[in-house]
Amino acid sequence: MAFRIGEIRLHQIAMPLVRPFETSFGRTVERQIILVEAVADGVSGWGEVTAGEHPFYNEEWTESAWLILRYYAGPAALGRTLESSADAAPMFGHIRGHQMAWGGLEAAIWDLEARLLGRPLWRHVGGTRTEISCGVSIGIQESVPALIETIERELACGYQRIKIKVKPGRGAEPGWDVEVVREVRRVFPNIRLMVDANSAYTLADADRLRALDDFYLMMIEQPLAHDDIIDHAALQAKLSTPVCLDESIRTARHAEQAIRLGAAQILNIKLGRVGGFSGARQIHDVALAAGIPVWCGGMLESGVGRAHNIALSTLAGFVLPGDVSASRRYWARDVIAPPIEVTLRGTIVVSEEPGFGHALDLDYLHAITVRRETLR
Ligand code: OSB
Ligand code: MG
Repeated sequence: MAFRIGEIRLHQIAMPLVRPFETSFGRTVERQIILVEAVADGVSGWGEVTAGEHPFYNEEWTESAWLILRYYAGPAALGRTLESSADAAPMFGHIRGHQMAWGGLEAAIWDLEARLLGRPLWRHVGGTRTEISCGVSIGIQESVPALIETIERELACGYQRIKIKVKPGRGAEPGWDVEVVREVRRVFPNIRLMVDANSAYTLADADRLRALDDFYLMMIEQPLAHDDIIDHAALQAKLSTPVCLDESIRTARHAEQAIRLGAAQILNIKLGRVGGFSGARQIHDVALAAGIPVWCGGMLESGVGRAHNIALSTLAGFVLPGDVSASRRYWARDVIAPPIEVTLRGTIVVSEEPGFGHALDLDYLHAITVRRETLR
């Protein structure tokens, strides 16, 4: 069914986290999120830009994403008639990088088409699962007892796997890795456990990373540089723990090359990082064909991005629990209604409603909007 993108609205919202989230690259207290609204025939589809507040996870940030949408991605899509959402990503093919910026618009267009068809987004993107498995990502904490307590709380909520952020020591500053994981494993010998380094190590740290092999982790996520594949292959050859790539995989070509080189045994797929649903599905297909399991990563999304992640997680190759968790872990109040809820068996049951399956809480959205622009 053909549809014409008549208007694009950009909404930047400020959302305080219920608690700070710390990774090896920094600490987040409040999110500055751009929501993208794509309009056709009076129907709105919504997407979320997953760029952080600073160019520290990758090179994108809220400000750069706003400019890319305002000056490049928005104008490339406005007034265009699409035969299907699969035609959306190619409209942005001339933009080098900035996948999170245009990926927010790409995802909005998939939601828009699903709503025009009256179909749930998860079915529209080709999903088959009606219930997805959930894990949690736990940031660097003030102390090991605080971490243990947090893990206990998350397990009591039913979450199926625990991911802890790690970082190496730097000079006088202590690290948060091997000793912490040893203690967590001692207290929780049987849980599904993994770590995420967000590119904080180098190949020179291989011995330190090999020490993690003692703790039968499910995987170690993105230990080395954000743009590296080759060193990860060298590292994987030295580890029994599977390496999972996050930052390094932006395209299906990256996925193919990483798999071919043995740089990863598992892939994390994030909608924004790969430019939306078309890119995510391509990477998923490459991994599935190669027998590489994938899971859906998170970027501290509001309900809009969270709901999109649920839709993505229903694809057949998403066989491991993702970083897709309940709204309440991050927000006192979410921008969608109802918020995302997780069952006591650590799953999310998909919505059968059209599009991403939840209503926008427009009153709240307006109350927290700090910048708005309509492109026509
Ligand atoms: O690397 O997975 C990551 C949050 C911000 C930036 C990068 C990452 C993360 C997370 C959070 O781990 C996952 C979530 O949204 O729950
Ligand atoms: Mg990660």
